[in-house]
Amino acid sequence: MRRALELARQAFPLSDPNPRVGCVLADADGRVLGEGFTQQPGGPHAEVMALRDAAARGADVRGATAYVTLEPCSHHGRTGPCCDALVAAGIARVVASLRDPNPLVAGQGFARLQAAGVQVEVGPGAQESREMNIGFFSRMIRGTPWVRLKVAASLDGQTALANGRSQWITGDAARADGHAWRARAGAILTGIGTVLEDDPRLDVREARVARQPPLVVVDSRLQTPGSAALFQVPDRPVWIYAARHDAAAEAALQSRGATVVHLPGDGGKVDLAAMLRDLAGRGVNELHVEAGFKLNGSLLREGLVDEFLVYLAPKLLGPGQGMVNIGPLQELDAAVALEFVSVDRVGADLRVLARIPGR
Ligand code: AOF
Ligand code: ZN
Repeated sequence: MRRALELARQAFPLSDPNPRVGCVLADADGRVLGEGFTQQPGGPHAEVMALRDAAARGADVRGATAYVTLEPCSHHGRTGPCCDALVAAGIARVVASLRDPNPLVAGQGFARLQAAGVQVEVGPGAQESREMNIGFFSRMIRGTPWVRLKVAASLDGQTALANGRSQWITGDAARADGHAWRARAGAILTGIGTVLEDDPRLDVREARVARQPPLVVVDSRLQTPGSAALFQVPDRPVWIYAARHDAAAEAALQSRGATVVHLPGDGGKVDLAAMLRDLAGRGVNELHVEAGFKLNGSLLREGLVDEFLVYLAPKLLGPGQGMVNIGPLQELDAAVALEFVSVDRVGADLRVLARIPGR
């Protein structure tokens, strides 16, 4: 299963929005007969890749065990059911990390395998597989992406000086690491404030990618300038969420290749919860947020943030701009409670992954 999890990691971000799944076929002595991982959407799943690999090696898989990091599918999607392919090949036993939360599968894959006389075990590798597919699980179960808010700050939690200067607080290694997190996301989100102040590209430059994640801009009043640097990234979809109609502004943005989506909420602002549902509908599993104090605060206060990816530089900036607008609070009890998932050194900086408890 460890090898299957390693294979699953190779499906990043190729398989997106399909889950990252790995499969190893092994005989009773644990000898590997075939290996595979999920290909691009519409392409073969991990199990089919492993069966093909075994065939290419001339290995006999009858009576073998399939180790797979997610329940083999039972449905006819863009590809045929993997459990039928495993049964047809004579696989005797399936060890799977997790049940597939996709309502089209959800236990039916296991049931079909058992009905065909295949022995089924579930559990090994569950935690790792779930972490790898945290966005897929979120989209399938909640109907919204997993929302990860990225921040670079000083040790005293400041993301900019009082005069607005913010480049660069963290070092090269943290920047490259941040790009690797952008690369695994189904989309990157920012706000109009950041677009107007920083004019960022918000693409993946420091990691190898087959495709640039779509960029989402929360721009209630359609103020994104046609000259913004974000339009200079070739073949990268830009989705602008607005609250008000403005035919001229919309036409200008569409001529730059952007898609404009209207989702009016309270106070002339974009309905952020509705936006997340819309993004799930577009196949976004993990949403990587790089926005400012205000939008970060709105997302958090509406309960839409799942975790924080914070890079902390070993420096103090004094009073400036905080990470997220939640205050001022009157009571310590009112603090937003988080759990640390991991703390790592990245170059000269720290990377802290912290999660809202229960997510
Ligand atoms: C598997 N093995 O490697 C993956 C699975 O449209 P399709 O046919 O590609 O089906 C996509 C669904 O298949 C996806 O939503 C998830 O439920 C399952 N993914 N299943 O047996 C795999 N990636
Ligand atoms: Zn499948």
